[in-house]
Amino acid sequence: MLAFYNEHHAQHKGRFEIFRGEMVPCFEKPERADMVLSEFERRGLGRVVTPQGVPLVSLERVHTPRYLAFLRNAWSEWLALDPANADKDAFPAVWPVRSLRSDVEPDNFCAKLGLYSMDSGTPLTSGTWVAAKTGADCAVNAAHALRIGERSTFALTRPPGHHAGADFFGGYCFLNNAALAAQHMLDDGAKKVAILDIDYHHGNGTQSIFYGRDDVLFVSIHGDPRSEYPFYLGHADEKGEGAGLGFNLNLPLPAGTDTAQWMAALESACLKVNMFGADALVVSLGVDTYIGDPISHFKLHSADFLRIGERIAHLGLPTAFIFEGGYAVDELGINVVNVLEGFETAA
Ligand code: SP5
Ligand code: ZN
Repeated sequence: MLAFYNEHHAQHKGRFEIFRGEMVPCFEKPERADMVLSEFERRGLGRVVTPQGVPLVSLERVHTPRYLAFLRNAWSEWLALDPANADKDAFPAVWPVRSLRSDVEPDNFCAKLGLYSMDSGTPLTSGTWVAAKTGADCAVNAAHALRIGERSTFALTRPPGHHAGADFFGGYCFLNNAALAAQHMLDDGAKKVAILDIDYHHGNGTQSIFYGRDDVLFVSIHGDPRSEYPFYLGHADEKGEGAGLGFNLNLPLPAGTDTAQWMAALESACLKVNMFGADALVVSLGVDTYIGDPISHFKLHSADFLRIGERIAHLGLPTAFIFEGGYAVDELGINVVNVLEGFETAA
């Protein structure tokens, strides 16, 4: 398995996130990628290479130019408000909810932050753009490598991507790496691409990007949004719209879901992917389904991740794994690389 990694991910290093009225240390931190990289190398699963930078037009296949311009310039606009902001992360504090307009971009930077975001748990920092861009490079390179004959690739990226929509960030995500990977393969000649999202949280950004389309199937297994982030999307009745009707499948599961229940959902997900007849598969690989995860409520054990990888391999598709969530840092390398090793062993 060929892995793409760029050390610039470490430039995105939030100080705190806001949780229930308190500033708490960020769960999404650079050590996460370090743990996965060292375990991947320790097990000798494959080469790790630095990706080629992709042009901004590749990002515009998924994200709006307006949003990309905002992200690129965000840190300098934040500093322009007050030079003392250099020591502070930027957080939104106001949002255009129902009845307010989101078609007019305000000049005020704090108002822009709200226009382009969905929560206050995602600090924007001095290195966010560089980390997100080089992460997206990893994802597009991982997709491209499948097109030129690799059986499996791994984008070892952070910040994660699946909560980011065409024009907003949130849930620790800024650029939707999985969507960029899928879109790249379509642009390169693939007819159909399936995305299987196994992160604990629903991939609202990915779903929304492809909701009206029949060339990308989105299937997600996640904590029921009635009680879990991202709360406002991810219900079972969301099946796609227009041409996309029937090409979106959500499998929400209750808090406390154990291995047997989760593997049964994976079976349903794989059945759907099989029937779609994709040319390639993108896996949004979050391992925050782990029993020891500090922010999630499923009960998967480290050994289960080997079986998950094996089951995905049986789909028999060229597969790009895109790293998403997972916050039990000490076990993170083992859990992620177990999926990859399970896949390689069965493939
Ligand atoms: C990619 C990804 O996994 N994003 C997850 C975003 C979750 N955001 C909400 C986090 C809520 C943190 N709860 C802290 C509980 C501490 N006991
Ligand atoms: Zn997650």
